[in-house]
Amino acid sequence: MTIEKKFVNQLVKVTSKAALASSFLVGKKDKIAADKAAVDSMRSNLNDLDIRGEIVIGEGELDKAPMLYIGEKLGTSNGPELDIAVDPLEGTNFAANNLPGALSVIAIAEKNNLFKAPETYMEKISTKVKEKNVVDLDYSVKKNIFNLSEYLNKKPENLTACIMDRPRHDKIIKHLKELKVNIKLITDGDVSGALLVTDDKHEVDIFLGIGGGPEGVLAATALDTFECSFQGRFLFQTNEDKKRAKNMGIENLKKKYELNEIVSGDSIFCATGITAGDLVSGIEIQNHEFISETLVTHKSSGIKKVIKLKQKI
Ligand code: VTB
Repeated sequence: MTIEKKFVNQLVKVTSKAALASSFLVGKKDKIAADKAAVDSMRSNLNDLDIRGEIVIGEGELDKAPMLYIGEKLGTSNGPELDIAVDPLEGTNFAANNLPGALSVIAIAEKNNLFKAPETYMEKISTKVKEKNVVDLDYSVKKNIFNLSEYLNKKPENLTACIMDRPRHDKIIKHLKELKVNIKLITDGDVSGALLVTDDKHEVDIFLGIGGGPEGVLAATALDTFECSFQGRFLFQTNEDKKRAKNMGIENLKKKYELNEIVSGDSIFCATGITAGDLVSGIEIQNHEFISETLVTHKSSGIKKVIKLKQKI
């Protein structure tokens, strides 16, 4: 089974409109308002689609979030059954402070094909190399860099690793420095960070480190179509986290997930820029129209490109 191509354009419009809604709040120092604008827009536009959708990754659980909660049903009920993962505003700090890299993101797959990731941290690794056993979450930083260096025929000093700037990454960063690897530190937004390996123009060979689990699933969906690699392992810190994971059906809490255990079958991924960033430009408003840029992937049709769209406001 595949997801019809018509949904690509429909979803590009959904993330574009959510990005527009959030763009009016860029630089207003209000993360919650910027997020809410994107959530409200995304929810009402997803509800107009001819789908039987269910949120598997959203803005928290029913009792915590008023909208786009896990388990929420979306769409007109006429159409395919789909799993939906959303991050209506990825990079709330970016939007609130008018910094580059805020995105509005959706990933969909056919029912039961997207991992229902708990809201916890995830150890992640992505590279442009699809081949197994070159880069692996279980290998040391040194082994990964040496393997990648050999595979790509590039010296470690010519490799670039992207990682979030967090104290929890001090050790990894120290190892990368010892190996003379170039480091691209990002302050937030690890969906975008993980996707920098998809195109040589970004000059990133490997992305690694600990970020949000839901963001890992979103990135994995796009990486699948780009034929890049991704692995993730959840990190459950509190007993409550562990209990929740067990309730969600996760038996082995230390399991390393391969890309196709996170997303399988056909999928569509859309990430529209709110503020301009590495992957796409931000929302541009001209008279009564707005221009959006969206990175789109659709596995079955092989679409993987940036779509620029002009729409009426
Ligand atoms: C990441 C990143 C997000 O949170 O998931 C990160 O993609 C989680 O790590 O953009 P921290 O708790 O250390 O911030 C964000 O940075 C913000 O939601």
